[in-house]
Amino acid sequence: MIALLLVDIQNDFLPGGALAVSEGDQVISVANRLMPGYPLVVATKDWHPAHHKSFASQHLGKKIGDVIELEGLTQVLWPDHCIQGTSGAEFAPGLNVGGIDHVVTKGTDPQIDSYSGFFDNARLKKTGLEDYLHSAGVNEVHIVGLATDYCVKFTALDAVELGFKTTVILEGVRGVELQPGDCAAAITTMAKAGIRIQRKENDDHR
Ligand code: VGL
Ligand code: ZN
Repeated sequence: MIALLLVDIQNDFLPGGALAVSEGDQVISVANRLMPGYPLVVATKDWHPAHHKSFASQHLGKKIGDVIELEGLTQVLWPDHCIQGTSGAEFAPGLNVGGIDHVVTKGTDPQIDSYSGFFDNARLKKTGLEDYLHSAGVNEVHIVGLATDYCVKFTALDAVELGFKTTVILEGVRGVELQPGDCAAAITTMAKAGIRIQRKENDDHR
């Protein structure tokens, strides 16, 4: 069975949001059109406590975009975003939330970030997504959402490594692009890992 994965389609990643992704709002209509074509739709939410260590605000003398070492891992420092219970953490307006069967939260541990929908960045803790998909009988995932060069990339890389046949639908993803070329590099990395890169939402995939 194929599941559609909606990665972090949340207010803070839309234009005007705390961690705005350029054209991030463009993925909403793509997600809405795709949803009815799948037997299962699972959404992830970036869901941080207020003092999350991935926030530049938590590190004296550091600014947004700085890179630090956190628990032995390289960590980009972000603006405060997707704080649990705030409007920035809610699903994007217009997203067909009624079509979502299950929601997985990530980034809830204040000490460590979680770009992937499956594990934290140290791969120490599971979010529950893998177990949920396996118990639902899913062996293939198609991914849209935000952001191409962070959460989409790491979710897709984990999915394929966990044995799911994995497709990323480019029309339904947008990236942060901190450095020019980050999204293109992410797409190359995903393709090399065995992830199918599908350009348009209705290029035939079954
Ligand atoms: C994301 C940076 C920080 C994402 C989440 O959803 O891609 N990026 N937190
Ligand atoms: Zn985050």
